[in-house]
Amino acid sequence: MLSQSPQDKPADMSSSLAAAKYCRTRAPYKLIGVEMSFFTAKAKAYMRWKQIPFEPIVASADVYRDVIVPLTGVSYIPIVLLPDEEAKQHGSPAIQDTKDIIDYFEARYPSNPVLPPSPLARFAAMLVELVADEWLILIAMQWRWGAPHFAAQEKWVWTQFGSGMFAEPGTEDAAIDVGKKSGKHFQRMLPSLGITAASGYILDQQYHHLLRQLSQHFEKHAYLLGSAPCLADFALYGPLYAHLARDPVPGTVMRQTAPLVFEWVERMGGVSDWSGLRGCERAGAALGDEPLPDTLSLWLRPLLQDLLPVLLSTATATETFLSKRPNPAAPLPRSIGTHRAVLHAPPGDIVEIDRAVMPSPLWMVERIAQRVYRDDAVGACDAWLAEAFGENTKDMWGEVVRGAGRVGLVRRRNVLFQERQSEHAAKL
Ligand SMILES: N[C@@H](CCC(=O)N[C@@H](CS)C(=O)NCC(=O)O)C(=O)O
Repeated sequence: MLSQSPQDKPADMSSSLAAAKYCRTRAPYKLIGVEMSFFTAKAKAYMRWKQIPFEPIVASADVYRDVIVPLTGVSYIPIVLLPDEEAKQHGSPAIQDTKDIIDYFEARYPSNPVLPPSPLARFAAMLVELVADEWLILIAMQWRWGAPHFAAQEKWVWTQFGSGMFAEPGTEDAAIDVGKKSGKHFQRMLPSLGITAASGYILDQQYHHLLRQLSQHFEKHAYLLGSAPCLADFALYGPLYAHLARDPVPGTVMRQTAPLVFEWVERMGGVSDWSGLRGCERAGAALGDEPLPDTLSLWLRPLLQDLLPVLLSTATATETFLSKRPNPAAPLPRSIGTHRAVLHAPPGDIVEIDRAVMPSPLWMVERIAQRVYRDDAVGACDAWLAEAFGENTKDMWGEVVRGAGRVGLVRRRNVLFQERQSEHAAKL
């Protein structure tokens, strides 16, 4: 990392003047987010590992108003602000979405890539990213906001939200007041995610199971795909650090029942330089051509078992929605109606939920299909899916890819559009 002395003058940010007043150092990149946000954690761990010099800027209410919304058109964190020259080349001073952020830096700093060399391992890493980004949100949100956990950690949650909103230090009471106002937006998401008392119980069991299976994995491997971190680790680190290790209730469970998982969280965040059964890789070490660990499927299988039917039904619902809407050139809304899904927990518990249909994971599936699940690699990926997860999972993945392909989503200016049918048909 370059040094980031606070007395340095703000970097020239004329392309994003509104942002300049929030910058304190000359670090070329600014990462705007908050500590308790899981996508911020993913981007931060990635940038730290790649040794990309950045200044963290808290996403306070002022920063949302002056920087995030005007520069991205949406209110998501994290965002990365680029230095002027790069902003010109990129066509925008800000990047939102952790996948776009990682794509940007991987292209600019290609040494020590975070995607493994073999197409099969790249597919596995992107599959883990899909599960982490789009499905672990359920376990993460249940263990922050759901019953009975929220009642036991309410003060922590509101204070965290409040502290994240203050640009300057304030009192604890003031933080709680502000936190309640901003945090309610997230608390209200529970019904649209299908989190209720009944499904909360299943999600609780899923967390315990995930910790048990990950512990078995970390007994044998330092990172998710082997001896060094890759995209899969950064993606899983998001929910595991920002929600599940940091929040008091799930964090205590993690430390008490799954110390090896906690050690991995510390390794990934760079806060533990020497502890841990597995030790630490030096920053920037990249995965070699290693076989996929057997233990990967242990923890991934139950998550895929629930997620793949949801993706299939999302593809069908999105296709129907798109075929009926009057203006095909309009961006897609964040959610389009509701659908039914099933959650499982060992040793055989099951619950049905109603949840919002959110098309965004179809864009992720499409990226996987365009980048790695294609051409000659399909055979090896299918063979791995069948062996590690069963024929049914392999077949369902194929259906999901075809469904997402029919929908054909692209992301422009931080929103999703349906790709023009003619361009899309030419690709299929
Ligand atoms: N897919 C995005 C998601 C970013 C995201 O959902 N961030 C959360 C905080 S962890 C957020 O800002 N949510 C606001 C909302 O959902 O309205 C990414 O990878 O960056």
